[in-house]
Parts: sequence; C-alpha cells; structure tokens
Amino acid sequence: MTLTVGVLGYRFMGKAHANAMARLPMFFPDAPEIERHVLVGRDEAALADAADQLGFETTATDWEDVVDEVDAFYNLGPNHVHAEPSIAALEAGTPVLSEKPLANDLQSAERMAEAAESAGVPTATAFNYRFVPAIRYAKNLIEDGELGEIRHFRGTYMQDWLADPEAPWSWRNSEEMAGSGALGDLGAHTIDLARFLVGDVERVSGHLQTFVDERPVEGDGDETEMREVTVDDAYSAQAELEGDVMATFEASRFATGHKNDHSIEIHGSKGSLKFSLERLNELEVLREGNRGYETILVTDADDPYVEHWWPPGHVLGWEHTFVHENYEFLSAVDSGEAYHPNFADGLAVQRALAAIQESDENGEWVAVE
Ligand code: SOE
Repeated sequence: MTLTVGVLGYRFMGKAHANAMARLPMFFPDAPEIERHVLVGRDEAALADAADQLGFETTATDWEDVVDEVDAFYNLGPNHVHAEPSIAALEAGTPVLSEKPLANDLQSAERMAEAAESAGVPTATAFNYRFVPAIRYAKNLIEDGELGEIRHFRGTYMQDWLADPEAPWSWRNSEEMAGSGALGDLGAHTIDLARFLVGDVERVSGHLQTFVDERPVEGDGDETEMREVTVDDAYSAQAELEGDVMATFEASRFATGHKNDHSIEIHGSKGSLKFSLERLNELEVLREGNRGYETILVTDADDPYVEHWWPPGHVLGWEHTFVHENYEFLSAVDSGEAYHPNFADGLAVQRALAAIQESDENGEWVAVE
C-alpha cells in the first residue's frame, strides 16, 4: 500500500522533508512506498510553484480538508500553528510529525501530547539531530558503558544570523508565534540530545537576554516599519539531569562567526566525547587509559545508517539527518510500531524550556515537573 503524506509548510523545513522523502526509494529501498500527496499553504500561486518544485501531486489551502485524508500529516508551519492542525489530525487517527519545538507554549504542547496519547498512532517531534550517525555512535558508546558513569553534559548551539541589528524581523522574533527565541529554536535541540544521550532534565536555572529590541519589517515601502522583538536572542542555563549529571546549555543568534554550530561534550568516569555539527561526520572520543582524544570518522559501513549511502569517507551532511528521520517515522507509520522522539518527548523538552523561562523571570532554580 502506498502511504499518502500531507505537508503543511513549503519553505525551509518543507524543502528539507520533501527532499528526504524523495531520497527514500533510492537509498532506503525497505522504506514504505509513499506519495508526496498534498502540500498545504495559504498563498495559492506560491503553493502551486512549491508543489511543482517539491514533487507534490496536489495542493490545498485549508489544512482541515487534509488532516483526515492522508496516511501521515507533517506540520512544518511556525510554532504557533503546530497545535490545532496536529490535534485535529490525531483526532482523525492520522499519525503526525511536527517540527520543533513541539509548540509555542507549554499548554499547547500538553494538549498535543494528550491528543497523541489518546490517538495511539505514531507521532514525531522533529529533533533531526538524533539521526546523525555520529550521535547514534555516541549513544551506543554510552550504553555500552565505554564512558563509565556520566558526570557532565555541556551543549551549546551558536548562530550569528541576528547579530546585525538591521537583520529583518520574522515570526521567529515573536513570542506569540514562536514562544521563545534561541531558547526554543536551538535550545530545544540541545535539550533533546541531552535527554537522548544522558537523561531527563530535573531542574534548571536559566538566563535569557534580548540584545536588539526592534527590527525592520521587510517590505517595498519607503518608510521602514520597525517591529518589536519579544523573544530572547540568547539563553544559558545550568541544569541537573537524572543520575546527578551536571549540565550546561547555551544558545545564541549573536555568536559572531558561528553559523550552525551545535556542539556537545560529555564527560564520564572512564571517558569523554565531543561532537560539533559543523564536523558532523566526526566524533572525538577519549577512552579509558588514553591521554588524548581520538577522532573517529563515523562513515564505516557498520556505522549507524551509513550502509545506505556511500563508501567509507564519502561524508554525509545536514540533509541526511532528515532522510534518516523520515525513514524511521514513515516505517513506524507503516508498521504501527512506536517512534521516538514522539510528542511525549517533545513535551518533556517543552517542560524544560518553560522552566528555563520561569527561572529567568523569578531568579530561582525551577524543578522540571
Ligand atoms: C534556524 O535557527 C534553524 O534553522 C533552526 O530552526 C533549526 O531547527 C536548526 O536545526 C538550524 O537553525
């Protein structure tokens, strides 16, 4: 049976997921057969062009017409539109993949996770960095006890696309639409990796900062309209993870010189590891008894997901994480088996994000319930 996929959103993430779906038959022949069936958006002309470019059969301007007609629904819109279409799809029994963070606020994330629980179908929160082969390799090392007892997790996510005060305002600068700034957009990924590799976040102390309070709205007029920035440009947090693990998290859109630098370090009683997204094929590992780190090029055929691609050393990139994520999610939709990271994982991250915001506001440590 061919699975039909409906996708809301056709910009950055729409393209990343459509590309992933297009790669599946060639590189993952055991993936279920799918059809990029319907692309959803509001601007009919732009939508028609996007559907053509991204390989969709049809278009729709109303998500309500789509959510109960497809075998899987992808919600790739801005954060404030994650909840309603996703909940409607789940109420119709349709599996849903939502972009991250799960929602723009904790209450919406809770409603989404409840709807997922009641529907009992696979859901996904699109934390694509879990699907980097080197991250999977790291997880295997930790599970095999190679690092011993984990003591520290350090995660930073550095970008610089807002360092220029003239960089235009977008929905990512709006609390109403995005929920938070660097915290939710970037920190959500780091917190998900902390949970995936080490364990749940138990309590946090957070600090958020906005460096530029208003930005120009892009437009044709002669008068420059300025709009308020209502989210953080950067955040930092210290945290305690389960098992008495000490953690620090940090992200910025003002880290000049860093484009998309998501880095983590983990220290255990027997060894350590380091990973940076800017060198995503590599993992630095310090093994017990060694004086220094070794650099492992995670591109061997028996490394996670690599047998589907190229010979050793023929490196993979950012877009491959989406292919792996789509492979796992669509296989779960086909088989009905559980998938992670699901909406419950997305909610757990959202609870940590909300606690970091609350801690910044009241100046105290906050427990992540
Ligand atoms: C923009 O900051 C962005 O595209 C995020 O929204 C993504 O989740 C991250 O993977 C890369 O940066």
